[in-house]
Amino acid sequence: MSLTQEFIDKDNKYGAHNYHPLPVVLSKAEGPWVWDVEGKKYLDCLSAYSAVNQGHRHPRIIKALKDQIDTLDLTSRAFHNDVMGNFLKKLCEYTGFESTLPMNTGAEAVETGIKLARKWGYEKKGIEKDQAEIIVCSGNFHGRTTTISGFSSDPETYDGFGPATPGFKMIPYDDIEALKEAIDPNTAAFMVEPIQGEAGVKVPSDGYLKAVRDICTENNVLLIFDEIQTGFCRTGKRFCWQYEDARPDVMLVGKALGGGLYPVSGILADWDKMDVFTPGTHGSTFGGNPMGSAVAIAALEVLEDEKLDERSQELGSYFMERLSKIPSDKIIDVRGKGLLIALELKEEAGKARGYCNKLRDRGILAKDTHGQTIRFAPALVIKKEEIDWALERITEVILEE
Ligand code: IF1
Repeated sequence: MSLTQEFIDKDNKYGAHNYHPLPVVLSKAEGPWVWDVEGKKYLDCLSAYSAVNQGHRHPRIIKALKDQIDTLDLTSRAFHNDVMGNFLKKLCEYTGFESTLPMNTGAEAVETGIKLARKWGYEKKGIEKDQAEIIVCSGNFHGRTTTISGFSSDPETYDGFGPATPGFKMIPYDDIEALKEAIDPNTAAFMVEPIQGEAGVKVPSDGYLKAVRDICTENNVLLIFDEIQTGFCRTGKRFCWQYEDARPDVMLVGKALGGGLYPVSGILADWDKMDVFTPGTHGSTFGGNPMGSAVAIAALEVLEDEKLDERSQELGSYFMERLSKIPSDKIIDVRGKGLLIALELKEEAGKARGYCNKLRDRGILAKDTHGQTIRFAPALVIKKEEIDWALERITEVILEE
């Protein structure tokens, strides 16, 4: 039996079967590259769903973590520590918000945003107790808690996990009229991804982000952008909403904030929203811990110093332009922003999963999403010649009969 199969069997024997991974067992990583236990090298075009924007094992981020664990580890928020404040300041400066509440996973940031919106609705908008509503979009992906799964439009996400948490209303994505009609006096917030990642990198119409910003302002509804996947330079700007200057009331962040090394997430808001949280109303054991804080400071510094927003925009345009030129009628669409890219195949071209298997055989790890779409999201530190290397192989796979 191969080493690969041995590891896969162990995963399946002892671990819940809540994933169906590609049959690759990774054992080493550096920059945009990963290696499997057989010593085979791959270009990582998933980047842990955009959590590895700075590249695998970035030396500056590793050093920050190593230095931190040699001095102070987990303290809990029952006491202050000498790292979290520097992280909070850095994150507020990087994002342009007055305050932040640090958590660990994206779903925790989403849940924190939901709690803020509800409490703000009762205390500042005057919504009747337990009547607050949050509008979400079909095709959304905001995480896997029971509340979040409950307002998914994907049966695979919500089936079997009911009853759904009340207080959520669903409208179509990229539909301004639907938002206007859905808002009523009980609406506390509208929560939406600036690009819907899991739905297949759905990029909304130009002007949508600004339009929803204006509608929320006019109706005293909080606008919450979930930038957990689109944030931190992935789409070619620090945050995707900056393409339309549609500053949200609350921004949710995670993934790449942890520099590919450590779970760090949070929400950003100005004080007239964040002040609904008072001592004892929210928290988490690891939120704001010294290790995550040290890593996040370094992760943000890398984004700034290596100008990964400009790099993502420039190389993403190049990648998409070259993908669009692949001479094949199997391709319906190439879309995205920056290095968050999707290639959509015709039904008759066969399932995207089959193409991902062929790409794996040629040394590229990419993930299919919703049947016909292949997502390409390499680390933002990728070089132009590495994109050319990938394009050669992607073209071979697409043109293969
Ligand atoms: C899985 C998807 C991506 C996210 C947005 C919140 C979260 C995510 C926009 C929650 C997380 C991850 C979760 C992971 C696979 C991946 C994913 F396929 F599930 F939908 F990226 F598209 N908001 N997305 O994308 O953050 O709690 O995971 O830290 O659950 O399989 P988390």
